[in-house]
Amino acid sequence: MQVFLCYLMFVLGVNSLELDIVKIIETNIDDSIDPCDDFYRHACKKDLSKDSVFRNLLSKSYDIEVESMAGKYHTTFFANISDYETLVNSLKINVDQDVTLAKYEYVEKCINNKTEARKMLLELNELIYDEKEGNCCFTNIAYDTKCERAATNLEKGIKIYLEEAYPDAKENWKNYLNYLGNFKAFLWLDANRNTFEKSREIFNKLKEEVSEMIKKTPWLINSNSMEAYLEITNQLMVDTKILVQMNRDVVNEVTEQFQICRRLSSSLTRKYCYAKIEVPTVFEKWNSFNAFNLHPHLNLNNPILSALGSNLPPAIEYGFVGALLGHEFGHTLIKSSRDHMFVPYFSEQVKNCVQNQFNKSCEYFAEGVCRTVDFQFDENGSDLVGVPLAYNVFKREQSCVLNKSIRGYEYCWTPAKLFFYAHAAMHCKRYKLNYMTSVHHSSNIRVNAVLAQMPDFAEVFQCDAKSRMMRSKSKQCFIHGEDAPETFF
Ligand SMILES: *[C@@H]1O[C@H](CO)[C@@H](O)[C@H](O)[C@H]1NC(C)=O
Ligand SMILES: *[C@@H]1O[C@H](CO)[C@@H](O)[C@H](O)[C@H]1NC(C)=O
Ligand SMILES: *[C@@H]1O[C@H](CO)[C@@H](O)[C@H](O)[C@H]1NC(C)=O
Ligand SMILES: *[C@@H]1O[C@H](CO)[C@@H](O)[C@H](O)[C@H]1NC(C)=O
Ligand SMILES: CC(=O)N[C@H]1CO[C@H](CO)[C@@H](O)[C@@H]1O
Ligand SMILES: [Zn+2]
Repeated sequence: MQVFLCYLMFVLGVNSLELDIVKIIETNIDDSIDPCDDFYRHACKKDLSKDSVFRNLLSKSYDIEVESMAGKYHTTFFANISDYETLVNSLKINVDQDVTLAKYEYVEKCINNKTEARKMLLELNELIYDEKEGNCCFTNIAYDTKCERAATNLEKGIKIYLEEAYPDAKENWKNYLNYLGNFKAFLWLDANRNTFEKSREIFNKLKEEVSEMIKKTPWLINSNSMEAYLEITNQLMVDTKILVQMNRDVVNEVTEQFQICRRLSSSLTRKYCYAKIEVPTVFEKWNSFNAFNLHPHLNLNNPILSALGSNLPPAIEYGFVGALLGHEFGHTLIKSSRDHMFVPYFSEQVKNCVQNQFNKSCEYFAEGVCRTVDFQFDENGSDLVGVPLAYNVFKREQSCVLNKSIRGYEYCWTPAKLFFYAHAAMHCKRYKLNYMTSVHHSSNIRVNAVLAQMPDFAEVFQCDAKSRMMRSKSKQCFIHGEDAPETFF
């Protein structure tokens, strides 16, 4: 597609991440494929050096920021994170083996250093009986001067207690590592509130747009569901509530306990002391590149938010973050077959229209097998709701500049074009056979099915009706809005 190329001499002063991202989008492009033939493979060449270079770049620059931020709290919270990691790896509880080792440990101490031996018994008292003074229980074993016999008694004694021990110790500490990771995320977010505010601005615009469409949607009005849809839309929010539950006190407390255990002299008591510490569980890693809908919360994890702090062109913000928010928005609006059903009624016609489009895109663009699964139509639907939604808002916001060329790059970009490339770039994957993930459709199908459905895409790229992208379009789906179909009740 040589028409697409234009060479410009001026390089605008743009911020470096912005420059990188547009350039990365450029390096992903395969010029031998026409955008109207297979947009996904045009925007994401098959032999990329990595799956989504775009995501990697964002994640990497986020990681660097987070680590430098954590550095400031180093001595307090994160100094010994590698100790925790070592701990997690070594924390395999195996009572039989552990008590046997403890037996040898006691024998050795008993023979070589009575003070050490007594210390071990005191620690065991504390671990098992919560007994600090040491006037009972295991310390009595120290009176037996025959070390082998004493150790055998000790072995039997502790085994009874340790058997009902701590099978999840390892999982527990893995959780704690996640917790610490999240704690860093919390610190980052605290220092980067502006990115969050920006996501909220975009979100509010999407929300307004959705509400307006809902009010005009015949199938919602006729099924008496409009009010319910407006209500659930209204409930949605982006907030930092979940993240803010991260708690310094918890981190302090666990760190303190950890230090106490670490000072124990016997490896057995150390190990079981660590295993006994209750550490908080977390359900999400906020440093990962992910977004999700936990109605009424829509969550964008930090690496995604961080893009909003980089002064990216609005086309990228909307094509990337806006479309992601739109997708998560879609999850509330589309009947989910999986968990909660928030919507009282969902149009069968809309559902069939969506699935037909994905089926047809499978036919046209399958790379290897285009696996079909029966469960969960909501992922497909959320894409078809979310991306056009983001584009509509973007189009309105940027109406004056949509077709203006952006200078300073190899390609002749307009904001309108950049939106679609940014969207594809987020989904870029190398060529693999059948790479459908658990719930989402394979990326090439996701992107091409949605773009085929968007009249704006055809217009911006001036796709001929005979082009493959256009032929792969089943009939136009109107999910919400005045054209959304009537159904029979
Ligand atoms: C025994 O161990 C203690 C430390 O627990 C140490 O202070 C003491 O010197 C050791 N005694 C001998 C004889 O090695
Ligand atoms: C999509 O294709 C699958 C399998 O090819 C088929 O079972 C399903 O009925 C199709 N869905 C629609 C809406 O046509
Ligand atoms: C999406 O559409 C395809 C093709 O119709 C279908 O097989 C699949 O079950 C749908 N849902 C998901 C999650 O892929
Ligand atoms: C931008 O270009 C498209 C066609 O590519 C056209 O339909 C649209 O009206 C143009 N918008 C503006 C604001 O010039
Ligand atoms: C804050 C904290 O717990 N720091 C400890 C990290 O580990 C070293 C030994 O490896 C201790 O000396 C620090 O007190
Ligand atoms: Zn989803």
